[in-house]
Amino acid sequence: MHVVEASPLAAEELHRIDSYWRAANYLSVGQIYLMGNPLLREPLTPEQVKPRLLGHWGTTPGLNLLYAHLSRIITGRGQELIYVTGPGHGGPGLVANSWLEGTYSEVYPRVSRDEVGMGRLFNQFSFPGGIPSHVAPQTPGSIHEGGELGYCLSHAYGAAFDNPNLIVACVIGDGEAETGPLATSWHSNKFLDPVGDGAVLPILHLNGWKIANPTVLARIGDDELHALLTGYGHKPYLVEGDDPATVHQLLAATLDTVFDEIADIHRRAREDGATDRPRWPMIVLRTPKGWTGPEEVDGLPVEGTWRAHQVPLSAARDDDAHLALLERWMRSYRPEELFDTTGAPRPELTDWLPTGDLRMSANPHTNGGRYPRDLELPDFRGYAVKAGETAEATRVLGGWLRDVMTANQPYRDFRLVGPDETESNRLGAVLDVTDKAWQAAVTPVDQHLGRHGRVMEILSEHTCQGWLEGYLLTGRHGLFSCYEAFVHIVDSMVNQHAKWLKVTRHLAWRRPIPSLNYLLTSHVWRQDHNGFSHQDPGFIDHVVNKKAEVVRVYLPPDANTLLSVADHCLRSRDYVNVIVAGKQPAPVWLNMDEAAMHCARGLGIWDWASNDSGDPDVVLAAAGDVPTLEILAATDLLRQHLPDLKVRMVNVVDLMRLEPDTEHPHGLPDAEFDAIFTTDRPVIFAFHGYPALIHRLTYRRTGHANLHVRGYKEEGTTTTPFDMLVLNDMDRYHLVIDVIDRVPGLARRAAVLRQHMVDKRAEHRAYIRRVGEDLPEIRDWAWPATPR
Ligand SMILES: Cc1ncc(C[n+]2csc(CCOP(=O)(O)OP(=O)(O)O)c2C)c(N)n1
Repeated sequence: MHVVEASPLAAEELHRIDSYWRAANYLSVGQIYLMGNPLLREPLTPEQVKPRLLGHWGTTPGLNLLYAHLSRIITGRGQELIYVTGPGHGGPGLVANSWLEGTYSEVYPRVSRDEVGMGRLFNQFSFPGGIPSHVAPQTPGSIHEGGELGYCLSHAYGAAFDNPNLIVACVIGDGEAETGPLATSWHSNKFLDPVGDGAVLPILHLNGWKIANPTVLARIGDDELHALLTGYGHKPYLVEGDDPATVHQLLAATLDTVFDEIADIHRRAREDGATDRPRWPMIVLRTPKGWTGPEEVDGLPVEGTWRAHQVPLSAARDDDAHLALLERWMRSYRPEELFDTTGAPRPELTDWLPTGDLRMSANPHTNGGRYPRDLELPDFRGYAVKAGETAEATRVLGGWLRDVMTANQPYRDFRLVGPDETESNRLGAVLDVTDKAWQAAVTPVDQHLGRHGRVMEILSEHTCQGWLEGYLLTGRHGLFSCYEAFVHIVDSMVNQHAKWLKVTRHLAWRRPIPSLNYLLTSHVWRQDHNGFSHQDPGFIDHVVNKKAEVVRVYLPPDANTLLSVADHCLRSRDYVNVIVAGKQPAPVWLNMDEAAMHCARGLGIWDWASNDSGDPDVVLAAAGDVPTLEILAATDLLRQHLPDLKVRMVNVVDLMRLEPDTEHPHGLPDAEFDAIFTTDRPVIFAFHGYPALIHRLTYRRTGHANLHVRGYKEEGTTTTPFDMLVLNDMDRYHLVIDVIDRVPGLARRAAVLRQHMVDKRAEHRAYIRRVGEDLPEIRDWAWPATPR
């Protein structure tokens, strides 16, 4: 690996940077341990130590070291830089640095930069009523909590896209580097455009250990590590040592070199028109885990081992030896040299730091973006399909998205991400106006690959999600289109993002950020060709676990409602919006005015499909495009065969309307729900997803006992589209049977019809096995009434 043997720091600068580092380390240890005597003005007593010692020391000195040196780079170059720390468990370090920079006290004036404030800073950390232990949303300058490891690098790239002047320094834990999401995200460098994007500086924090094990990357030897990182397209620089003065010089020299290299890559691409794929520099920082902490505790080595991961002196309150070691450890930073008599950091500690927006803890990119803006959205009504016609909903949406792309091109703050599926999901129209971002080799057969493309495709749902999150967290907009079944791969990432939003929306100083928008298509009901592995509508079950104020789920029944919903979602902030919509040719039920009105209502009675005159015998409800068609086909059968039966047809586009208004901001008040669904009539509900979700959302409603839900029950294979419905008992024939079985008196009166429906299912089965496609009456079925 490259090593920069130079000593660029003059004695005074070395002293300054080392003092700053010692101060950050002191403040970090203080946060983990102390609830009194913050400046150690008197000997430490057991009561001044917190009863529960919670936090992670091991990674913290490394994070603090980098913070100090990156600050030097910012000051020296006026460079705009933000700091993403994968090992976010080093939270006390980031809090300490933002306090030293003054940002913490600006955001939280109670925690002033004096002795009282320092006491509060220590007290509040990992303490009831205080702040979390990680680099949480509460931490100024953070866009990444790091609680769940694996996402730092994709977040960093997301932040760097379309921010040409920004460099994102990204610390990757060597343990974190073992995770799948992190491993795949190294490839992000093949998607970073040196002309229009900023840069990411990955820093592999090779401190050698995880919680209880060595890390793989620390034990494969330098040759193999070098080959690995080079193979990922980087130029790795090694900074190694355990003597602070030596490491300060090495790190300063290396950072000078890599920032020069990044500037040169940008200049070559921007001024010289270079088009070769740059080999971006990165740093491997090999320093001891828990550096500057206790070397040995209870006769066992701690510094430089896994034992330094969390709290090295676990019994500091109860054990005199531990207490003495803690005091010695804290005094080793020489606090009297670092803080003045009021407890404020001495001027020589801070007067060289970046100021204002250049402070990493105050950089506006980390708080909703430097240039936040609403999107320009062309009027979706102009893309309407006539009711009664057939349309591929996502293809119609693609036309609108193409124009969204064009309208926002000048602002460079809208991107579409997806795992190789933009065209498959029929959004290919966007490629008329932009390319798919690509910096690797291009061959003559390739299409739509380009260096400056705004469509981001990599076959890693994790990386897609991470890029988009980083992009949104820095104030820009986007949409993630994905096969419905495989979006589950990012279940855990959406959890973390939803948690982030849940917290930030209650932090007054955090600006709202554009919503995380999913378009899930190629969905369960039309994965008849790919088969069982591709059939899973459970992502919405997963998402509705999250805080109601954050999540929204939309199931537009046709192309026009999809346009309306998408427009709504791209305007929103601080939500996770999940839209599920089909890409196959399907009827358009509502004209655009009706569609917009229906979406505004969230759910409603389709009176043109109802004949109940205000007093239904049965309510037929649907949520989802395929269920809507099927429930209408069942309604048609009922009209033909049981013309006296009074049927009310209800369509649900905003799933959260089903919950009571006490549970979700979109929830329908009970009175309205009861008026629509009735309290005493059977409700046959055809649902896009797993039936239990509808029960979960409606269990408090008066008429819940009358609710009978059909949906996907994990039956499927490679078969015909209608057979998917039959296999899951959600076909029109079974829905008619459900009505007959549940409406009092129908069992006898409609016994022949019931028998006929059973026969139709058998006929269907026999037909598809013989012919290989659905019965003509199924394929050609259309709503019989006046075309809408
Ligand atoms: C996805 C995930 N799995 C497990 C954990 C639990 N965990 C917290 S820290 C840690 C070890 C991290 O090691 P490394 O990334 O090298 O960080 P450092 O040594 O710098 O603390 C583990 C396994 C986690 N936070 N996230």
